[in-house]
Amino acid sequence: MIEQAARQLAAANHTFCLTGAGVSAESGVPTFRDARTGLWARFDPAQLASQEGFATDPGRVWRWYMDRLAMAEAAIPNPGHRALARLEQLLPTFVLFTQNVDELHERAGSQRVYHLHGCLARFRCNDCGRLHELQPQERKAPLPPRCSWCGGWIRPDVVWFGENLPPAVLDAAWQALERCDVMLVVGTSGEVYPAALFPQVAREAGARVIEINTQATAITPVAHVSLRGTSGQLLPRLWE
Ligand code: BV8
Ligand code: ZN
Repeated sequence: MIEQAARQLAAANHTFCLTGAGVSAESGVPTFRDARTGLWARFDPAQLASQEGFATDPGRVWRWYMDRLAMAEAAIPNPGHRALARLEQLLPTFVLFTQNVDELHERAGSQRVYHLHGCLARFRCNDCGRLHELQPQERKAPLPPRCSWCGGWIRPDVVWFGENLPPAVLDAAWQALERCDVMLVVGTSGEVYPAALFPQVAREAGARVIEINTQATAITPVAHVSLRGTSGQLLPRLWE
């Protein structure tokens, strides 16, 4: 199976790679839905990754994100991240769309990375949208900083539930979906939209869909090949 996937990748004209929290799991960054350790096991996403949650308790949301930022910065790219950076070098039309808000793909050497759900290490005003450089003492504060322009709360530049994805990123995704002939889906449960629709859209446009995941997901029925295992083990074997 892995050999078949490697051959399909090598023969691809345009590869669309979609990653989720599973590719960062081996770096020690908790996934969202892994029942044992997932963030969702201890927190309610509607309460935290949303405007309503932020308005209700900005301090709780801020502390949650500051904890996640510290974990993401302490994490080290794993062999899966590095393999995707290598695949980008080997396959000139390989493009990576990640749902993750950490920077582990970039730190592993990936150059062409689109963040569908934004970036944890970037900050902006929740009201006027101006970007904000975070000061060390603000990371430790119990409440988010206030915008120096309009007084609004500062928040991470991530996409919350109910918020639109960055239009330029979404446009790039639809264009890449139209021309891809192979889609590689790694470490995502396929439960968050619109990213969860991408494999189906690619398959209907004639692409071969290859999934890598430790378990079956909502994407599995759409995949032509679904490889069971960790991204850190399987991705490096895709060009042996
Ligand atoms: C929007 C940033 C327009 C914040 C996140 C239909 C169409 C459009 C929208 C919707 C729709 N239906 C419902 C919606 C609304 C909503 C949605 O999808 N809700 C879900 C819960 C049903 N979508 C939105 O609101 C989106 N906005 O569409 O705007 C709009 C507006 C209003 C109303 C309608 C439409 C915005 C969604 C973005 C939310 N922001 N993150 C933050 O990080 O705090 S989502 C969050 O979940 C992360 O980005 C995360 O990446 C993402 C998805 O989770 P996964 O990455 O898949 O992670 P998960 O833990 O679930 O799974 C990990 C997988 O890895 C597992 O399968 C596991 O088996 C595997 N694994 C584990 N270890 C390994 C491994 N695999 C390999 N190796 C390993 N070692
Ligand atoms: Zn502002």
